[in-house]
Amino acid sequence: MARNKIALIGAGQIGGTLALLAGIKELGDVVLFDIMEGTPQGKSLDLAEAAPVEGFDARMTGANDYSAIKDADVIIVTAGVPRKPGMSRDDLLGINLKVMESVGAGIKQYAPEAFVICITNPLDAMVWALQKSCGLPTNKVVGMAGVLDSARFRYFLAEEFNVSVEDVTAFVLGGHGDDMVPSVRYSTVAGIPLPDLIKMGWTTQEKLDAIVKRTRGGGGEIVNLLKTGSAFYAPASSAISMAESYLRDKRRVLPVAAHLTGQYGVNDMYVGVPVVIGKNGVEKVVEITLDAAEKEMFAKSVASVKTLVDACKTINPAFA
Ligand code: A3D
Repeated sequence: MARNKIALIGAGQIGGTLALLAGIKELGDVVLFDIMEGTPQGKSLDLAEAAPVEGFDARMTGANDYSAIKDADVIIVTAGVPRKPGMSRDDLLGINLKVMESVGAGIKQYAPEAFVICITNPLDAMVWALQKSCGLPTNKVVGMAGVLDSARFRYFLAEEFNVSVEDVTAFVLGGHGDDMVPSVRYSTVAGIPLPDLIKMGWTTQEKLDAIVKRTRGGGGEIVNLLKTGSAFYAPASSAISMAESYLRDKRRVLPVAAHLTGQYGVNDMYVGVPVVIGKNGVEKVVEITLDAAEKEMFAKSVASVKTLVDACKTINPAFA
């Protein structure tokens, strides 16, 4: 059986971690692409030299030419610039929009059958622009944010309850900004919804409120600690779980930035919602019922995404 091919556009902090995880999990051969000469070549050689130690068989190659991504099965895009302290994700829009245009053109030319996962910020607007510029079907182009945001929520909850992270499920909806919507009602410990855990006296509303707040600011917390860039281990793990669900047709139900055509009252925008990812990409958008407060928070989050999408249309009228 031929090995899958995974192309990573952007060989920076997340790109390198993605390559290592893809290798360790033997998801396929990996091509690292970057505009920086030497960076993808150096990282891929370093990773290839880890393979005998870790015991994985995956060819690692680095490239500065888009022809190297030809016929990739999965493409994960991290090209662009990350945040520095004091910057919001939205501050990255102008620079990263141009990057999405060139990345989209490369994908269109060399890998039109791929499943594409965008990580570049501001996420919901960049995945929208990437889909427009590459022209691939909307079910084959998604954004990674919800898996990461819910992983942060799960970790904080597991710490609070002093239980295994494996037994905590968490749901985060909306755009990948500080007004994302971590859903307390749909998050559980071993199937027990969080509101029931308050009733059982295992936690308090105040503690949960603080965890929700910390989840919303989870990216900024790391930016402030690192000072030179943003999170990369957990974002890479999150995108790899999405790629794995596609390549192995696992049909996992994951929160991703998906293209909506009326679901949740949203049209032609990418927003974080639960979807089923299988061999055809996004196979189903799961539409859960939101209560009044959640609806209000979701609408606010969608409005923030819309502002950014409108800004993209102003900068590049071809997208309008
Ligand atoms: P970094 O380590 O700077 O890597 C980015 C790489 O992109 C660099 O190696 C650049 O040389 C390369 N690059 C720049 N322009 C181009 C181009 N036109 N074509 C190809 N490569 C290019 O950043 P990082 O890996 O830490 O982060 C990458 C992106 O992910 C940033 O936009 C972050 O804001 C974003 N990010 C998103 C999340 C989400 O949850 C959505 C989390 C963390 C980071």
